[in-house]
Amino acid sequence: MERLSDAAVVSPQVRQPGFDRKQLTPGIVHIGLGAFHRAHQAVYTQRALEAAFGPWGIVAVNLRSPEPVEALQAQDGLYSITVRSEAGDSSEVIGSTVEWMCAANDRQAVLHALARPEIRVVTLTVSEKAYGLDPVTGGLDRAHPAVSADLSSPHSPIGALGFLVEGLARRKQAGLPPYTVLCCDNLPSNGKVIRRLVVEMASERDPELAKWIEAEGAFPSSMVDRIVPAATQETRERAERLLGVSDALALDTEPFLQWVIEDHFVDGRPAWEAGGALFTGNVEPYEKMKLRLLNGSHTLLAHLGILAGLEYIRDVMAVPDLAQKARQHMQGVVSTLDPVPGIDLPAYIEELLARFSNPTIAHRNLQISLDTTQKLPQRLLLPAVDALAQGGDGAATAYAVGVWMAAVRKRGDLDDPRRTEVLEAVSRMDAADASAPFFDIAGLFPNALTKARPWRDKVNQAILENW
Ligand code: CS2
Repeated sequence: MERLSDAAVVSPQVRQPGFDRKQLTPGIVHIGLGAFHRAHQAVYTQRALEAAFGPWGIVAVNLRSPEPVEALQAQDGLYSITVRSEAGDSSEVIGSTVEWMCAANDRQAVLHALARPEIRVVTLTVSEKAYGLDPVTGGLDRAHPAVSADLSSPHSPIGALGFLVEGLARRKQAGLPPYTVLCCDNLPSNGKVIRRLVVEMASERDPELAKWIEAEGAFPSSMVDRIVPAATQETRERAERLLGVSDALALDTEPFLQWVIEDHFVDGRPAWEAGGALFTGNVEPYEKMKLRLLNGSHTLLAHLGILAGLEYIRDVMAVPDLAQKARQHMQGVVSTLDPVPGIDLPAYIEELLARFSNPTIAHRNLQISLDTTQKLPQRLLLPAVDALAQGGDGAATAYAVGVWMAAVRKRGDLDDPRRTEVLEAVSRMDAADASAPFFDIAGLFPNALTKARPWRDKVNQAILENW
C-alpha cells in the first residue's frame, strides 16, 4: 500500500490542509511528539494557518524515541487523525508540521532550532513526570535523572528543561528575544510551574541568564483537553481504509477539543482562536475544573476498571454502578472549584460522562493508570485538601485514592516512576489500617491529609471494599 506523503493521492472524502504547505516556514518548536500533540496543538495550528496564514509551521522534536520522527520523515511531515463518534468517522490530514528531529539522535539540531530567530514559541507535551518537579517544594527535584544530568552538563542537555534553558542561553548570547514557553501538560498553573523550574535551572549556571528569563520571558499557563488513546494496529488499519493510503502515525480521537491559554506571549502567536482556542487573563479556574473533574474521575474510572478486569474506559462506563461512581466523584469535588467563566458545571459534568462513554473510543484503563503518583496531587490530593479546608469530609477524593491503592495491590505491574516505593507500601498493607504505608511515601501526601484521620479512614474503607 502506498504511504501518505505530499505526492500520494488521498481519498477525496478526507479533509486536507487548507493552506499551501510549500509556503509554510517554522515559527514553533514543539517538544514531545506524542499522540496528544498530534491531535491537539497541531490541529489548532492547522486551523490557525487556514484562517490567517503566517510563519507558524511546527518543528516537531521528540526527546527520546526516533520512531515518530522517522515516520514523519517518510511521510513528508503528514499524518492523519480520525475523529470518531456514534455519528461516524471523519478523517483529516494534518500538515502543520514542517520539520522533525529526535533529540537523542541529534541534540545539536534541536539546540540550533531553538536558537533560530524565527522560532517565537516553544510548546511542550512531555507528561507530568518529565519535568522533574519536586511536589513538596514546587522547585526542581535534583534527584530526577534528567534534571541532575542537565544541571551538571548544561550545554549538552537531555531533558525538556535542559533544552529550554540551553536554547534560551543561546538566544540571549545571540541578542535575540526569548521564546514564549507554552506548557501543555496536565499540571495546575503549568506556566508558573515551568517558569520556576526553568529559572531555577538557569540560575545554577548563570544568574544573569535567570534574571533575563525572568524579565523578558513569558510562560503562559494553558488548559488542554482532548481524549486521544494510544494508536493500535486497528487505528492504522481504519486510517488506511479511510485514506486509501497507509499512515504509520494515524490516530483516533474524540470530537471534543479545548484549549484555554493565558494571553501572554513575548513576540506573537498563531491565530489559534480560529480553531476555537480561548485566550484569557486567568486560566486557573479552567485548569482546576478540568484536572479535578475530567482527570480525577478518569483516574478513578481507570482503577475501578482495572479492579473489575475491564480493558477500556467505555467498558467501565457501560457498567451502571461504576458510571455512577464517576458521577458521584464529580459531584463530590465540584464544590472545590471556583466559578468558571462561561461554563455551566453540571452541564460540563454530563458532557464528560458522555465523552467517557463514547463507544468508538478505545481508551485503555492501563494507559490512564500510567504514572499515577505523578497525577494524584493535582487530580485528587489538592481537591481533598480544599474539601477538608471548606469543612467537607473529602469522601469523593478518599474513595478514589483508596481505589488506586486497591488496584496497585491487585496489579503490581502498573507502571510508575515511583513503582518501587509503591510496591514496598503494598507489601506492608494490613487490613487494620490498609492505607498507612502509602502515607510514608516521601512527599506524596500533603501533611493536611496525612494528619486527617477521618479522611484516611474513608480511604481505608474504599480499599477494604475492593480488597
Ligand atoms: C488521562 C488524560 O492518561 C490520562 O491520565 O486522564 O490523558 C486525558 O485523557 C486527557 O487529559 C484529556 O484531555
